[in-house]
Amino acid sequence: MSAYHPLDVTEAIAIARGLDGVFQPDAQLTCREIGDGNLNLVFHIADPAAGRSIILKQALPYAKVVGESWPLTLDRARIESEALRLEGKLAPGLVPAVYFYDQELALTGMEDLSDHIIMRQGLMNGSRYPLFAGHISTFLAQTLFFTSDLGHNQQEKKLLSRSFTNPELCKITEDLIFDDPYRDAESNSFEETIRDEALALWSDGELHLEVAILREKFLTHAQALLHGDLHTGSIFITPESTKVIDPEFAYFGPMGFDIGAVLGNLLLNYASREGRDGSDAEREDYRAYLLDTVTDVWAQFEAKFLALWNEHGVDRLANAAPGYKEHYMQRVLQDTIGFAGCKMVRRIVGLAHVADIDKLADAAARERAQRLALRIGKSLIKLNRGAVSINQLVDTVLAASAA
Ligand code: SR1
Ligand code: MG
Repeated sequence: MSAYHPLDVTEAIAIARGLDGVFQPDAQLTCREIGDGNLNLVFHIADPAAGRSIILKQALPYAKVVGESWPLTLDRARIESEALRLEGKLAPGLVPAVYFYDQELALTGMEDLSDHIIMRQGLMNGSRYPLFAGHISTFLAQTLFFTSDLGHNQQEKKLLSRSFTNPELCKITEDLIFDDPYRDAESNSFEETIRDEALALWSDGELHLEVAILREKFLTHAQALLHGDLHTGSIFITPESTKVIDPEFAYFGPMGFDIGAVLGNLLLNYASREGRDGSDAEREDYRAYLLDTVTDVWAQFEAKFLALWNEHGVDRLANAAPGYKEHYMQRVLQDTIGFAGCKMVRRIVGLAHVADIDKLADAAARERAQRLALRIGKSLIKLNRGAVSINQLVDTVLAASAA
């Protein structure tokens, strides 16, 4: 294939047509660029007559959400394709199949998941996914345990971490999640109606201490290979199936960052119910479903992770030291709660928001949802190091909702 340049739909069709065994030579192919994320081009190429399709995903050399003034490494496409392949081995069926990766074009060919919906949209529609907690807890337990020093040969883990050194994408997270929301940064974006909330964030010393500690963990704690951006926009879903996509932020970091991303995004949807149609009873019923899902994700993750540890643990002392497993899981829980809070705060005052809240048409409801998300987020950040049970997260959310 040729030297790097952003593809157009004609070129994308030509590349897809040239792939072995995907389309018939005379197939009438259709192609749409469907990328709605912050960073990449995504081409959906189909042969409707034969019912066959493929996704071609190409990294752009800049952050699409801002423009060409923000250059961004193309190497993230390699990291994403390698992470997907590894995750596919560790958590079969829970990520799309990768068909090829072309380094020059920063282009990955992968399974089309158009029969799924982006989970954020599904939640915005009010859909329920009873199998989600089981699926995502398996994904988290399998990928995090088997890439950690508990479940992976410790020398090999250090070597593997070289392939997932991801400084540019990590820097985005370090700035947008762990710095900018807590100061008057140019990148911040929030509505004037909640300026008082932003000012409060910028001067809250107690909060800054907790965020600084969480930031240090993100910078230094190479605990396991993370997805790195596991929000509900990185999950394709149906009632029966869950597929995790987009691991371009993958790197070795603290496990709680991935688990917290899932929980924080469920809670952003919880906050967004302020502005949804329906009766109070319906809203509270959906919120109860979301809180049950949060509890269930943690409980199933903890049980599955411990089961893997008991069966496959490779570290003699960690396996046997009395109280160590409890100590380890408590730290992961605390990190999860703290990172969930950080993920919520950044989506209200930082650069990239979430549709759950931004798309609320009614300004007053949107403002209520933003304030609630911030109350929950800040409370979770302040709770994190004191937490011993997931029930404290739920109590904190309920208290913030009642305030
Ligand atoms: C400049 S990228 C903004 C955000 O989009 C990605 O999905 C990550 O969450 C990142 O922080
Ligand atoms: Mg993404």
